[in-house]
This record gives sequence, C-alpha cells and structure tokens, in this order.
Amino acid sequence: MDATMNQKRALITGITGQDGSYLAGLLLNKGYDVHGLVRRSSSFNTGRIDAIYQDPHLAGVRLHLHYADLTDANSLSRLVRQIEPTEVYNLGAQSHVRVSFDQPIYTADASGVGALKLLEAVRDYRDHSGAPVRYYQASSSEMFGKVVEVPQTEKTPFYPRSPYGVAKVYAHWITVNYRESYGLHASCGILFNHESPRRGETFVTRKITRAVGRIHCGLQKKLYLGNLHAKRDWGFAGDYVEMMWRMLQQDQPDDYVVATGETHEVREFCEKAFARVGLDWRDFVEIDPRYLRPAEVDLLLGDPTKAKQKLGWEPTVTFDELVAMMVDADLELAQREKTLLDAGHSVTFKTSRD
Ligand code: NAP
Ligand code: G4F
Repeated sequence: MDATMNQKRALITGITGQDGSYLAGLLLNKGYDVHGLVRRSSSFNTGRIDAIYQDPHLAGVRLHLHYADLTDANSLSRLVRQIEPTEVYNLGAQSHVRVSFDQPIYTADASGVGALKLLEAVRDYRDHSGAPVRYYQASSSEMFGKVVEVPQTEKTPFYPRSPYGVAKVYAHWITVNYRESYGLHASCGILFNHESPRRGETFVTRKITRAVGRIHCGLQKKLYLGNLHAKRDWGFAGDYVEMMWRMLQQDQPDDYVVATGETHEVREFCEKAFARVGLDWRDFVEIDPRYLRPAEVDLLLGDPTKAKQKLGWEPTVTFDELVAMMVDADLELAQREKTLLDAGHSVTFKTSRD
C-alpha cells in the first residue's frame, strides 16, 4: 500500500485567522499534512502563519496553502477533490459581530451559506478506506444571543442578536442536518469567546491589551470603547483548538459547548489589563457610542460539562493568566514599535474602527 494512504490530511478554512493558526500548529505537531484555504487579499494576510510557512521542513512539504473562498462553491469542491482530506475544519468566517450589521448579506454568505457550500463539497466524498470525511463546524456562543437560560448548554435554545449570530445558527443547523441526512461525521463546537496574543485587533480584549501596551510606551493617549457592561466567558484560543481536534477523533460525531464556566465584564478586563502595567483604567478609557451595537448580547456563560466528560476538557489558562499573557505580548510589541520610531522608522498603527 502507498505509504501516503494512511497519512492524515486536514483542510482548514480560516487558516490565516487566530484559531486557524493555532490549529495548523497543533495538527502539524501531530504529524498531519495541513492544507489551508487562503483568500486573495491586496495586502499580506498570512502574518499569523508566516513562522510555520517559512519553515523549510513544512512549507510545501507538510503545509500547503491554496487560494479559494467560502463564497465560491466551485473553488471548494475543486480543493476537496485535489487534497483528498481526511478531516475538514471550517473556521473561515466574517467573524466580527458589529461589522455583520454593516455587511449582513456578505456575512450570511461567508459565515452561513459558506458552510453549506463546503458540506456540499464533502458530502459524497470518501477517503481511501471508504470512510466519510470528518467535518468540524465553528459554531458560536453568539447563537445564544439574548440568552434564555444561564448557563448555556448544548440544549439551550438559540436566540441570535446579530446577522453574524443568525448566519452561525444557519451554519450550525445545516451541519446537523447533513450529519442526520447523509451520515456525515460532522461535529459542531459551540465555542465561547477565546482570545490570545494572536486575536484580531478589532475584538475587545485585543483592542484593550494593544492600547495598554501603547499607552504604557507613550504611543497612545486614550482608549475608546463601547459597552463596558457586557459579560463574556473568555478562554485561551490554544486550549480551544485542541477541543476541535478531539471532537473529530470521537467515534460518533456530536455537538459540544466549549467554555470556561466563568463570566467577566468588559470593564473587569480593562481593570486587570491596565493594572498589569500599574495604570488605572479609568484614567484612559472613554466611551464612544460608535462602538455600541444595534442589538447587544449582554451575558454569555457556558456550561462545558459534556465536553469535560466526553472530551476530557480542562482549560489550562485562567482569566487572570489570559489577561497577563495578552498584555505582556502587546507590551513587547509596543516596545518594538517605540524602538523603531525612536530610530526614525515609520510604524503604521491603525486605531481600531470596530
Ligand atoms: P478570525 O481571526 O476572524 O479568522 C477568520 C478567518 O476566516 C480568517 O482566516 C479569514 O481570512 C477567513 N475568512 C473570512 N472570510 C472568508 C471567506 N469569504 N472565505 C474564506 N475565508 C474567509 O476568527 P477566529 O477568532 O480565528 O475564529 C475562527 C472561527 O471560529 C470563525 O468561524 C469564528 O466565527 C468562530 N468563532 C470564534 C470565536 C472566538 O471567540 N474567537 C468563538 C466562537 C466561534 P483573512 O485572514 O483573509 O481575513
Ligand atoms: O470582542 P467582541 O467584538 O466579541 P463578540 O462580539 O463577543 O464576538 C466574538 O465572540 C463570539 C463568540 O461569542 C464569536 F463568535 C465572534 O466571532 C467573535 O469572536 O465584543 C465583546 C463585547 C461585546 O459585548 C461588545 O459590545 O465587548 C463589547 N465591546 C465594548 N467595546 C466592544 C467594544 N467590542 C469591540 N469589538 N470593540 C469595542 O470597542
């Protein structure tokens, strides 16, 4: 038998994003061949995976990038035929909740119907042993929206509060439907907010820690935010991608809530992040109504009991450790920016519009 036949091959959409970059690292460490879907951009969008992509033992050997787009069904089926993956992780999405109010149709297309297009591409596909491909759908706690119970479990009804949340509900149910209709090994991870130093700079945690670093180095004076009273169940992204992989290693596909079981206000994140560098957040944070949303999700708190029992879920990073990890990384980044500026180089920093 050809030695490559037993090789596990993963296709990751959203490989250039926070989770995609952690998942790619995890799967490469486990010996997988990793194929990532990249969408064409006029500027570089591979910053988070450059370190692994520039490794000569990986690039073109065990890590491969392909241009395609979740809105382009043909590109997805072509990729699946070409790569013959054993596992598909659908992490690609227009993932910003506030932006989804500005671009509801695009969000529905990429984050909702995009999942259907990918499921169609894998629906009849079987690997060399005749097994259906294993499929992971990045479902979201945003689907719980205006929560009908606290804490939220796999059985809590959805009540999405944004075009993004609605798109994710569609993607979630179409994944369940394909599992039930066609026997696909398809699982949904209902992941609560997870963060890291690789988090996009327009999400609130990273927006805060980026500002803390720059304010501490004298590169920024104020931080403008929206609703400080929203509560989120925040964990560490590195822990959460491990759960995606574990879901696909189960004999039976299923849906799981992944969360820490703790919730904290945005205000508390600010307080701890500024305190990490000896500053009082109240001296720097101001409210800008442009960051408020037409409809808000006030409280998210997940119950990860099922993931704990069936997947062995145990988060390794506490809330305080997460804040410290992100502030420390952004402090280092701001110090590098300051060194460049002091040496007369230009540094481009864009104040977050989201
Ligand atoms: P992220 O950093 O925003 O990454 C999103 C990824 O999707 C990027 O690689 C992006 O490419 C790609 N993408 C966007 N539109 C696309 C399109 N039309 N076709 C193909 N790719 C496209 O998001 P994340 O935080 O890693 O989250 C990963 C997934 O989990 C997303 O589906 C998100 O909705 C979901 N999720 C996230 C959380 C969380 O707290 N992080 C919680 C629950 C669920 P570019 O790099 O080119 O922009
Ligand atoms: O960091 P956020 O933008 O994350 P949000 O809306 O909870 O969505 C994230 O988590 C979801 C899982 O629940 C994912 F599915 C989704 O893809 C994304 O990763 O905002 C968190 C909270 C919100 O209540 C928001 O109103 O922070 C509040 N907030 C206050 N000021 C702000 C700001 N959010 C942003 N982005 N920017 C602000 O200035």
